[in-house]
Amino acid sequence: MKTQVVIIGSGPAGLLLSEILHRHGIDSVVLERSSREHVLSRIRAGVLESTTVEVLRENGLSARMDVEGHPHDGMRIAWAGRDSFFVDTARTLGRRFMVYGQTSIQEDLYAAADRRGQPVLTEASDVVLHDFDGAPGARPHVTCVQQGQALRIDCEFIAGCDGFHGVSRRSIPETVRREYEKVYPFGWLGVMARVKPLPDITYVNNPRGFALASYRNEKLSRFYIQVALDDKVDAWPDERFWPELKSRFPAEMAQAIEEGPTIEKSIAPLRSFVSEPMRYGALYLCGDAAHIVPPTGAKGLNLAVSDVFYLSRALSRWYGQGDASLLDGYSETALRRVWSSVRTSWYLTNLLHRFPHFSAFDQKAQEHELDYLKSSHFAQAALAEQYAGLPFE
Ligand code: FAS
Ligand code: PHB
Repeated sequence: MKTQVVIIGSGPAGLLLSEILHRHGIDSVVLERSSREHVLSRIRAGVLESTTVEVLRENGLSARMDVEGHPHDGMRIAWAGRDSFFVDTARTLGRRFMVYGQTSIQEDLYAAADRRGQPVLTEASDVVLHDFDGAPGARPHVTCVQQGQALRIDCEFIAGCDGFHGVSRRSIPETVRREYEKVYPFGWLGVMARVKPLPDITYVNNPRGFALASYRNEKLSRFYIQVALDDKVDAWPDERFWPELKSRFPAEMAQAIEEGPTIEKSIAPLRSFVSEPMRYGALYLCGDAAHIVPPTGAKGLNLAVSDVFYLSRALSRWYGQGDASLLDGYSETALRRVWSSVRTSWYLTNLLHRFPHFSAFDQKAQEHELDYLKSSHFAQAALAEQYAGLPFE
């Protein structure tokens, strides 16, 4: 096979990139390790920055989101049973954010791929990247096995959109890669439940640990609680989960939390990770393939979208005008926004979680940071700007 861009991974980054490239007349082939059903079964993010909403709108991917999504004016923070405060992105910045599940986005992206006849080769194994180091005369290509058949796809560019455990980042020589990582000493138990959500996305810091109440629609809520790294989903039956979740919220909020049947539970570890550079020769990394953030700042999916925005703009500039300047600047441009979101997610994770190793001093400092945030319009404006998402360059 031959195409202009081989995209590895059909998550949000991979399928969004193939859609935007198609709209600029650029051909791509998407390779996916799993089945389509498996990709669509994953339950992950929920909060979309205003820039993400704009990218989806500009590329004809917002029809369902505009009906089923929920615009929010900000998010709420509560701690240790005290009353909460609202970080108002609409009043502070004139920007709202959208709550619309990543699962729905994935469905919309696959539907768009079907409409345009996008080749998505699922259950592709043994994906190997070849001859992509940018040496003169190099002929980048990708080989894999799909449905028992060995395939070779010749291309001009490779987009590594294959997530943290993918093959792309690891195909860049270790001598070239600079990796930065922080692993947090706890995880999140995520629970989906068919119950009425709280009116606001609400983050809680409580001596028992972090909790978060989020939203999918009027009858579907997404909750998270901080758990130990070695904790297991089986240790959290509904009869244990609901009282623990409510014990972490201020009393009047806990009373408003409706209990009901849970439909999904999973535990995810928290880490901050960045691999630089995000480009090597003809290979460009997007999304979780290059960086991971703790979900505290709701940035993971949004960073995947900003990487795709920058790479698709660079590729359309190259194919449209033969100008390689944005391709050459891709890694530096994408990383400026990556590090801004990595820092915001790290700040919120340190602010809202209980750390086993915290000294009494650390704990007091954390609580006074929360007091300062609550009392200072300027501090809230700074957080609002980062939470709602910085504009693209
Ligand atoms: P993805 O991981 O979504 O997609 C990568 C794709 O590549 C996958 O389909 C994978 O099967 C495929 N792949 C991997 N290796 C391959 C190979 N060798 N060949 C071919 N294909 C291959 N973000 C938030 O903002 N808020 C949240 O609450 C949140 N919760 C999360 C919970 C969990 C458990 C996880 C894992 C992530 C969560 N995230 C959250 C982050 C998440 O939403 C990611 O940022 C987002 O999925 C990134 O999208 P992609 O970069 O496309 O990577
Ligand atoms: C979600 O709705 O899944 C969600 C919301 C906010 C976060 C993380 C996840 O910070």
